[in-house]
Parts: sequence; structure tokens; C-alpha cells
Amino acid sequence: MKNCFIDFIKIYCKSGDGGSGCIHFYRDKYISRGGPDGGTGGRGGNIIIQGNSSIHTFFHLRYNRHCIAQSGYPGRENNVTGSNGKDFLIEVPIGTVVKDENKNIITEIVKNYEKKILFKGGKGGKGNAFFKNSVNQSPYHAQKGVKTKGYYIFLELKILADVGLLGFPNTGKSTLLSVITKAKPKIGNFFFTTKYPNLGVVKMNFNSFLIADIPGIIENASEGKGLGHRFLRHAERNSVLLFVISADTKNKKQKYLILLKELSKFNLDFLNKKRLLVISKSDLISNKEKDKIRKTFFKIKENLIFISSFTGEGLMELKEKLYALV
Ligand SMILES: Nc1nc2c(ncn2[C@@H]2O[C@H](COP(=O)(O)OP(=O)(O)OP(=O)(O)O)[C@@H](O)[C@H]2O)c(=O)[nH]1
Ligand SMILES: [Mg+2]
Repeated sequence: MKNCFIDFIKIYCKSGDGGSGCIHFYRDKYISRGGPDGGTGGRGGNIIIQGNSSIHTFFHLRYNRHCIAQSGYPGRENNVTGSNGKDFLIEVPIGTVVKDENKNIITEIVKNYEKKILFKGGKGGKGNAFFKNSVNQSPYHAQKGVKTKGYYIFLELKILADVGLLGFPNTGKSTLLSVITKAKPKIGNFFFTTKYPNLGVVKMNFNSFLIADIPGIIENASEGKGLGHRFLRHAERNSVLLFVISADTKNKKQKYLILLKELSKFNLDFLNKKRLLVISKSDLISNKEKDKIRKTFFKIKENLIFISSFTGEGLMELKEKLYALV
């Protein structure tokens, strides 16, 4: 399971060449000059990309990085057009961004079964019957099909969740995910237990929203410390950011500001998102300490909720607030 989470991959795509046109003249018993009847070549297969909600990574493409569609078949005698080449279907998880070699966005897949043609197959060449006219009644030439070029593209996954869980390692993010959703992430009393994002669905009566547990961030993550910024792009599409700071850390306000700083280094848009702050593991501190923490954060005008995944404190309030924000 270790390296199964592949959220970035480079693949080679080539749509099919067009089939060539046919040069042929009609022949039959007692017919001396039947005239040209070479058919047109078929179109090459397209490269098509499709969203599939039951796939969550690009693992299935890992050993299939060459996506080459079938070429069109050549035209045939009797004005028969060649068959089109088969399309090549690339199935991708929802939230995939397709980029070209220069990292320009080509397209995005955001829905299940959403289908897009990435590269069109080459057109088939015309057969010699097409070139017949009053002047040249028996053309002895036909077109070749259009040859297509191959391209390298990048597929990048940006998980589509409504809420992203962000915080330092070991603050109880995965535990929180496991109590408010049915997800079963790995939980451990050490740093970087979570090595790739986990998703869960929070159910509220008849409504639900998606929440993603993103691996912990530490100071200077933007310079590659810890797991670095690698997973932050998954938070880019979240509409709400849920910051988790554990009750047993010192200098909570400073830690919170470090988190904000690291995020802004990655993408300034993060600071414009709706955010909510929770102090996790609230069972470890007394009411007096809670008041103190409230006061320090009140100065920077941040709303906060105390939660404990063990005693269940604040979880209902958290869910309701998140839902209101989403
Ligand atoms: N006392 C107390 N301990 C908690 C609570 N929630 C989580 N823990 C403990 O905190 C430790 C870390 O929990 P995780 O959920 O793995 O933390 P994380 O933030 O996902 O950590 P990383 O994946 O490493 O970033 C575990 O030993 C949990 O048992 C809580 O509400 N109260
Ligand atoms: Mg975790």
C-alpha cells in the first residue's frame, strides 16, 4: 500500500493516424473502363479522458504510461470507407487537472463520467474516386491519412473536498476524521502518521459534505521540510480550511501564524478562503486554560472551537459550523 497514492504522473499520448485513401478502378466482366472507386480512409482513434469516481489515484496508469490510439483503416475498393480507429480511454479520478509539457492547463475533470477529447485522431485521406472530375476521369492518386503527433502530458490530482484539515503533525487530525466520518485513517502517536490525504464524508441528517485529512505541515515546509508542500495542492480546491492545533502545544497563536505563513508561501489564495480554527485534544486542559487560549486568539479575531475526539466535546458544534460555511 505504501506507494499506491500517486497524485502526479507524466504520460505519453498519441491519437491514431488517419487511414490512407485507396486507389482502385472498378473491374468487372464486360466492363472495360469502370472508373475510379477507391474509398476514403478511416479516422484515427481519439485520446479521451473520463472521470471515474471509484478511482482515487493514478496508480492504474503507473505501468501504462503510453496511451496510443489505433490508426484508421485504409479505404477500400467499391467506394468503401475504412473503419475508424478505436478511441483510447484514459480513466482518471475526479479532480484531475491535465497539463501540457509547459504546465499549461489543458482541461479539468470534475464530475463522474465527464468525458473530454484530449487529442483528436487524424482524418482519413480521400480515395481516388473523390478526385474524379470532368477533366481527369481516372485519377491515379489518393491522399494519405493525416499523421498525428505524440505529446507528453501531466496529470495532476487535486482532491475535490469541501473541507481540508490542516495542521502540524500529531495534532489529532486523522482521529478527528475517524470520529466524524466513517473513514479509517491510520492513527499513531508520532509525527507524519498520515503520508497521503484521506477522504471522508460527514453526514448531517439529509446533507453531507466531504472532508480531507491532509498530511501534517511543519515550519519551512515550503523549503521541503517534513513532507513539504507536496500535498498542499489538495487543499487548493477546498472551500473551507479547518485548522487544527492541539491543546498540548505551546505558543498556539505563534503556531497558527506559522501555518498561515506556510500556506501563503504556497498559494496566496489560501488566505482568502473561509477558515475555522479548532483546538483539539481539549480533554487534556482545564476550563481555566481554555479561557486563556480564547483570550489570546480573540486578539487576532479568530473564532475557535474546543474539540476532543475522545470525549466528543464540541464535535456537533464543529459539524454544524462547517456545514454552515460549506
Ligand atoms: N487526549 C487526546 N488525544 C488525542 C485526541 N485525538 C487524537 N489524540 C491522539 O493524538 C495522537 C495523534 O493522532 P493522529 O490523529 O494520528 O494525529 P495527526 O494529526 O493525524 O498526525 P499526523 O498524521 O502525523 O499528521 C494519537 O496518539 C491520538 O490517540 C483527543 O481528542 N484527545
Ligand atoms: Mg494523521
